[in-house]
Amino acid sequence: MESSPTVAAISTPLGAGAIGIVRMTGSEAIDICDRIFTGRRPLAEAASHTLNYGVILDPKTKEAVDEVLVGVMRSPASYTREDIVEVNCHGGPVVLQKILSFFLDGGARLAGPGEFTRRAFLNGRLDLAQAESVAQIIAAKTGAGLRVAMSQLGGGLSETIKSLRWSILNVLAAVEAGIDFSDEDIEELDKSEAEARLEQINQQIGELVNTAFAGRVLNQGVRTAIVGQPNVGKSSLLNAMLMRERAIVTEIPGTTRDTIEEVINVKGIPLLLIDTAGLRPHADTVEKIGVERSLRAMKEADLILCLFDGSQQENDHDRALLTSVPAEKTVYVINKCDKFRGRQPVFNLGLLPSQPVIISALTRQGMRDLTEKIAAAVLGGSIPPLENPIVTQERHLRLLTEASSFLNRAAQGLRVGLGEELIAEELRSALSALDEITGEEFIDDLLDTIFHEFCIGK
Ligand SMILES: Nc1nc2c(ncn2[C@@H]2O[C@H](COP(=O)(O)OP(=O)(O)OP(=O)(O)O)[C@@H](O)[C@H]2O)c(=O)[nH]1
Ligand SMILES: [Mg+2]
Repeated sequence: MESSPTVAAISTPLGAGAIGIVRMTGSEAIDICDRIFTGRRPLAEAASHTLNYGVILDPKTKEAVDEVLVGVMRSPASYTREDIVEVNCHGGPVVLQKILSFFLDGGARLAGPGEFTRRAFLNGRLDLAQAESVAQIIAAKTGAGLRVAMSQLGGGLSETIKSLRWSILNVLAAVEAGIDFSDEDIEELDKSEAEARLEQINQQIGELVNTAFAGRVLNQGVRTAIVGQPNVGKSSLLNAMLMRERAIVTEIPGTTRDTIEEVINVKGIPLLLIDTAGLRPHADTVEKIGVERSLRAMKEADLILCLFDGSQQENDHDRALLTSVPAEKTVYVINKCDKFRGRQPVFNLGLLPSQPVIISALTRQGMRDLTEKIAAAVLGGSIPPLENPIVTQERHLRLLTEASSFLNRAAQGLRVGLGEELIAEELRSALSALDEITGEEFIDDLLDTIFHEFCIGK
């Protein structure tokens, strides 16, 4: 194991809290902490995985700074596989900053984002896919998202990648045997069998790729834009779905100027709800920018809730809106049904490409129908079985797709009788794409990009 400098960071969020943690990893961690810690015995004598009560003293003034519990985890049975100390102190920003600065004065360096997890990866405790899941656990927005991340941390995806890798290696070995012994009298590579095996592997990769949409949904939420003309009740709908008065609602058209984003949980599926400015052509400068943002939100959305005021006669703007909204990702919603209770809406439903949901954002009537319809529109209403690996990272999706196209080319090569060297090359490229997922193969830039997303102290 290569020895890296000892690094330290505050691992708990900034701000006041009951408890805060300053964490340090590296071969000098225990020594550095011992210089400012006074307890029943020095940490150097503490057994691994113990909590040690004591006080932190300012090394210059010898003044007590805080009463603490220090966790000691010794190499190699720690998160980073290095010696780790975790000072559990009171969660005030001044205390935390002081203890961190004592560590830095004592010779530690400030940890970069995700540096603890990066070390866990470099020291072989986690592979790269597992390390990425750590950030995902922290960012999980629903129970389902958390379970997927936990399964990835447990090695679910990595196992699948390893087994795919193994299958490709077998085909590669057969192909390479043909190259090495081409002059000798050995059995020829059974090309149709190799081709069939490649197709089978590709099918498994395809199944993984197909989970990516669900993965992104569980990981980041479904981008759901509420669009419609001014005053139809978009902000009221956002508030009704959030069950709190988040957005300003008034009877004045053009109330919402900027997009507002909030996360809600619909049957375990996280939705990133986006309230937008009402779409109308004759807007003032501020509103015009708002309208541009609305159009962008609509374009980038996975799902659109297109809202109409059911108590009003449709007009040309409604017709124009209907032509600009992509029907395949839209749920149509007729609002203000309290105004025509028991009667047909004034708005002509025949204009809509699909059956709308009729609601009142004011009285919350029909809200349950709406959530049912949203859940059905996303993932067909059910979350895929979470026991199976699910692709949640854009990076993994890209590499799987790359691997798949190399395998296709190898299979095609077999079909048309391409030289074995060339086929072996395609197979090696497929392997290296898969290796990049688990980090068998990596360059520092890749690690920088991945761990940059992490918080400091993780
Ligand atoms: N009766 C009734 N009034 C509603 C309903 N939903 C919204 N409203 C009213 O309609 C007006 C406009 O509501 P908003 O939610 O601000 O409408 P909006 O679509 O966000 O409007 P802009 O932000 O201007 O585009 C307010 O006076 C709301 O109280 C409803 O279901 N029933
Ligand atoms: Mg609004």
